[in-house]
Amino acid sequence: MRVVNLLSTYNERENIGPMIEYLDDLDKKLKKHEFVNLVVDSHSPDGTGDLVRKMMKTRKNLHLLETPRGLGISLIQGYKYAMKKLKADIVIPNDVDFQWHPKYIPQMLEKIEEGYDVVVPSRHVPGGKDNFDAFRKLTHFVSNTLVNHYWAGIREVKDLAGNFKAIRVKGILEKVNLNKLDVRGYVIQPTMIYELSKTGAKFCEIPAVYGERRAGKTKVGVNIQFIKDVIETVLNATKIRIERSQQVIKFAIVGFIGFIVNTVGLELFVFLGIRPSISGMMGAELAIISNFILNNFWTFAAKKIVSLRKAPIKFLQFNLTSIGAVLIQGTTIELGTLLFGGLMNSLFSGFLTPFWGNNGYRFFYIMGIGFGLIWNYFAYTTFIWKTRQSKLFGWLQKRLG
Ligand SMILES: Nc1nc2c(ncn2[C@@H]2O[C@H](COP(=O)(O)OP(=O)(O)O)[C@@H](O)[C@H]2O)c(=O)[nH]1
Ligand SMILES: [Mg+2]
Repeated sequence: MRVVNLLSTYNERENIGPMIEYLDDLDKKLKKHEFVNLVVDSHSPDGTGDLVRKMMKTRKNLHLLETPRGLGISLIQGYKYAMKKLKADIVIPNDVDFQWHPKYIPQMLEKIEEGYDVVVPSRHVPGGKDNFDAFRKLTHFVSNTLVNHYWAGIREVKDLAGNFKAIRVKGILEKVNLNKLDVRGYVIQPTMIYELSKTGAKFCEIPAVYGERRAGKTKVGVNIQFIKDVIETVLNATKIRIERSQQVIKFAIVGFIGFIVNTVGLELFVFLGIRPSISGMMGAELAIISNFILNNFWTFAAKKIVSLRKAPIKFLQFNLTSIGAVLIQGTTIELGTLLFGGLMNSLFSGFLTPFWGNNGYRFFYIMGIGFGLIWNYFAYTTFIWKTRQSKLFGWLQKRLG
């Protein structure tokens, strides 16, 4: 596979050479992969760009892209260039100061081959470590854990702040709308994890040690840029929070529409003389069709199953997982009316007779809907739009791919 190492630099004259040489050596060792190195440099005043141009004379696989100042803006342009111009299969963004050591790359590529889409070296899984001083520990904790994990709700991986990661292009990075991303600074990191999660990517974290800077100075410090970064981080996290809640609200609206469809169907089929339990199941099937269409094109639009070849398979799969709710509804109505129908009729006599009298099935219908909802929520998030990893059904989840 074609791996593009996306190296961002700002005043990294001393580090960029050794990084490119290290990657060239690694490239020779990895038989299955071909490395292309792309440096995105924001016109570093120390002449990093000139040095790269000089190295390009003896290397065919080295490219330079000059970008405006800002890590976010530079990475976004770099991702696009890596996909469009360099035809990457995998993109691995990294710093060039060796704090994230490129020695982890072979292990990251193995995980991609295993089927993961995004592999994140992490300081927050057992075996991982950082070398932060007290100030960086605090700012990292606030932005990574409090703001991005808890407030924004980005929970796909624990370490959201690092640049280093391996990303599959096909079906994943290519689906991220990079033109829409409006981030300039370091906030690009949690934002990318969030955007990647919307494509349905499978994430994996591997333990990594964040080491010492090889040479040069960090660009993070308390200055105007730092304050801008803090503001951008909080605003961006809030935007993500709102976007995520919108998904829950949409899911609820779709569910409500499904409920109306189910009810109208039930009443219609009962009116036509069909047994209540069967009518309920037929109504439920109509609701399933409406739920599938609305959720696919609206609630989970980002994970939309577009290809016409795949849609029928997904719909069938969707039906199979929802069949639980249909059966639950049928059984609840059938057993309810059979066992407690008489009781219901005597309970709801009098002024409620027009609604409940002899129509006890309505009560069990509502009950069946309740049970069915619980089942559906579990089934949708486990098998269809996969927003959760199931321990119990992990193997089935994988097979349904
Ligand atoms: N292209 C580009 N790269 C940048 C910019 N700011 C920082 N970088 C690079 O991003 C990487 C991480 O920055 P660094 O200062 O090491 O941050 P730290 O590791 O969190 O202290 C380094 O390779 C920097 O050279 C920028 O404005 N443009
Ligand atoms: Mg660094």
